[in-house]
Amino acid sequence: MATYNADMATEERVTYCRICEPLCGLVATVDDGRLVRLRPDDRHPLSRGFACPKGIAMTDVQNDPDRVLRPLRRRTDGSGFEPVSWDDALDDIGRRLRRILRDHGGPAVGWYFGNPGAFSYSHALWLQGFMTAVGSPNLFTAGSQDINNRFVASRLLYGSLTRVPIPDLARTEFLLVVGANPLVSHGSAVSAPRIRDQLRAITRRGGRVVVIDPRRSETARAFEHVAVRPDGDAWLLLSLLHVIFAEGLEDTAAIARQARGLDALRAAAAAHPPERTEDRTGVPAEVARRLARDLAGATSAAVYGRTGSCLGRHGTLVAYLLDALNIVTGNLDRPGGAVFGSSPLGIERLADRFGLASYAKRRSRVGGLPDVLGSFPAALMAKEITTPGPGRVRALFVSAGNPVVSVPDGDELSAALTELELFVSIDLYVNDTNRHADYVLPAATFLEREDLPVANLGLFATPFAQFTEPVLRPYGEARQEWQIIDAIARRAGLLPFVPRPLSRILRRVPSPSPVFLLDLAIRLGPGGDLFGLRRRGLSLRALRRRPHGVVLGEHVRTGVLTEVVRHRDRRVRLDPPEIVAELGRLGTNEEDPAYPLRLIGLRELRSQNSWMHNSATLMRGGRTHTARVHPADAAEHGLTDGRMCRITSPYGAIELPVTVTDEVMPGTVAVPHGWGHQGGGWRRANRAGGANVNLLTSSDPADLERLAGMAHLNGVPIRLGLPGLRS
Ligand SMILES: Nc1nc2c(c(=O)[nH]1)N[C@H]1C(S)=C(S)[C@@H](COP(=O)(O)OP(=O)(O)OC[C@H]3O[C@@H](n4cnc5c(=O)[nH]c(N)nc54)[C@H](O)[C@@H]3O)O[C@H]1N2
Ligand SMILES: Nc1nc2c(c(=O)[nH]1)N[C@H]1C(S)=C(S)[C@@H](COP(=O)(O)OP(=O)(O)OC[C@H]3O[C@@H](n4cnc5c(=O)[nH]c(N)nc54)[C@H](O)[C@@H]3O)O[C@H]1N2
Ligand code: SF4
Ligand SMILES: [Mo]
Repeated sequence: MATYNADMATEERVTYCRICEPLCGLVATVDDGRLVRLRPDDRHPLSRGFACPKGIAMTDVQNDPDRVLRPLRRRTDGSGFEPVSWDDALDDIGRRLRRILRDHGGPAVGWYFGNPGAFSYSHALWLQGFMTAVGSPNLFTAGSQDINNRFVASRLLYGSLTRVPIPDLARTEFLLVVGANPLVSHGSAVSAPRIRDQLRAITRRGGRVVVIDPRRSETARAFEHVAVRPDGDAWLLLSLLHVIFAEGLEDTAAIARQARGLDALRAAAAAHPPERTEDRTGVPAEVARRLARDLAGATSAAVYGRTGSCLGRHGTLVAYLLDALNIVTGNLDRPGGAVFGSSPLGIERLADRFGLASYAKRRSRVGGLPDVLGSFPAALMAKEITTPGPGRVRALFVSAGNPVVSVPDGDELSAALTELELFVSIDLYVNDTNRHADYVLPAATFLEREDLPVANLGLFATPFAQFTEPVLRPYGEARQEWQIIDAIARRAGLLPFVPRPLSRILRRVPSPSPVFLLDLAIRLGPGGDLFGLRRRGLSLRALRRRPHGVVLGEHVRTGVLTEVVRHRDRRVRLDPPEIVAELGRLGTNEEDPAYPLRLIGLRELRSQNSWMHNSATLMRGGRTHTARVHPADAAEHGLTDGRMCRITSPYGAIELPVTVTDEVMPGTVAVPHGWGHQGGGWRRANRAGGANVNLLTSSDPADLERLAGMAHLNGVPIRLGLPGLRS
């Protein structure tokens, strides 16, 4: 609700941040249609006056002189972009799209949907509508560099792709964090504002937080740290299970009640005593044994993993093992354990019904990898563009994404993008990817659109919902993605959500507005008011009356496993054949002695993947992109703090300065992704320097994780050397 200052032109408007997953409450000061500042919302029931530097610095992005505010068209002589009218841009895109569809069919059209898109329900919805209308399977998302393995593990364990267990932070006595750094990332695959306070509360009430990470991360430093070798998690988790079974610490009653197929897990664990996995994990057997006993003995415990557990060679297996630990210790679906949130919209049910939660329904043309949630691995995009034959991608749309720096082998992708017949991007900036585009269409920021965090509703550690109106009218000629997608579709003779053959008949039917559909979904959902039939149920109107958001329950409901599990017997499956096969493949990768070190990622408090490096506030203090190298490794390679080094993998090489620090374990080098900008329109970002770490990672289909097509971004084999030397 707007509160008016003495100066009537200046207004404060309540909203929430959509940069990362806690979705902290913000208050925007708006003067005459311009954003003056953002501050944390004291009255948000969960974030209660907290916002991180990125959220506040969104002001810089909103008001950035480098922001794209008019449609841009590539000049015919290739010398950059020129502004065009919306009508000219849409007409030309529509015409070219129509021709490509006519000559080559739907699969010739691809789409890459980047991370910020997941924070806009209307963008995500209209994208689905567009792909349905086009009839193309060639959807790519940031998910294959992020979390698709987690979904696949849920599909195999529970029969439901979209149900992801979250740690019951408010009640747990033991939180085991595997490959996540919530003190910097602010929590992912769990929406928990003020997560630092939530973790502190665990130790304050006598509980423990143990962090398994190759780097003594900010979270590891604040709590207990167990250093693991990059990509050693599968072996470590198997060893924890080994100890639990060998010492009879498992919760037999819970297992019998909830699961079947235990024998396969038992057999796999039996083969991995901690003494035998020490080499792989770097974790002394005694430490693993103690950890297993403590975990099993805790009054309640939650095992939680995030990107560090997803981006190795065995992501799906690791996600399975994380849940297996929860199950075997009796901690799944119970207070203080790993619990299943649910969306008041019943998104899981809707996704099932509309076939959006598909897995392995299709195989990619290149590499034959399975689809996850209807999308193929983004690492394959370049080859899908360059490989001749039916189904070749000739038109590509990229919305809210920068895959040249976020997916493996950016150079290969950059080159492939120039072969497209049509390349259109919808973004706030000219970035490292869309600088190759035919058109860059200006997107509205999250402050310029209404929203409900549809994708995160089932992940709130405290059930919560918040609807926000736009707090600003779009600057310049920016438009919301759904409007742009709708317009492109119509100019190409398509109707969003309607398969092509039908679109000709229904063409004159106007699209419903997303907010109308949202209200329907809310009211008809399991938490909805059913148009008055359910008293105190949700509706858009009810949410609008509570602009700071609504807490929907003190805790996530437990005892819901039989609703979550879709297998016919309602039991968790511990022996899916896909997982058993993965267990058999463990350790079969050949090690190349030419690349003795391992590369891992790193997130920084004042970066957001690749896209906030143009903010003056966030870049203050002359930030630079560096490789974190252990003193022993630095000494061995003649590297000192601040000196340039060359990192070489089997796939590429980059050069950047070294930070010598014992926060990484010996043999491990940590480099943040999202740097090394060049050629885009974000001038400060271009000047920030650094290198694209994903030049070191592989887009070869054989290198992608088999079950979910995950890119291998953590634990990449590398060697160190001095710059300029082809060492
Ligand atoms: N400030 C900031 N916040 C962000 C983002 C950002 O860029 N900046 N990005 C957002 C996004 S898109 C996401 S997906 C989330 C991610 O959220 P998190 O996963 O919590 O974020 P990271 O900081 O990448 O934490 C991953 C941790 O895994 C460790 N790790 C690397 N390899 C391994 C391994 O093999 N095994 C184990 N056990 N650990 C390993 C890393 O050292 C790192 O500490 O963060 C979100 N929040
Ligand atoms: N090596 C390595 N690589 C990684 C990771 C890693 O840990 N290590 N992490 C991976 C992960 S988890 C992720 S999520 C990906 C992210 O990968 P991407 O999603 O491909 O890239 P981002 O850097 O998030 O860039 C997002 C783009 O969206 C634009 N944008 C921001 N807000 C909006 C909006 O509201 N609308 C529109 N239309 N555009 C907007 C920004 O300007 C920017 O150009 O990176 C992945 N890549
Ligand atoms: S933690 Fe994430 S959601 Fe909260 S203010 Fe920062 S960027 Fe925004
Ligand atoms: Mo992500």
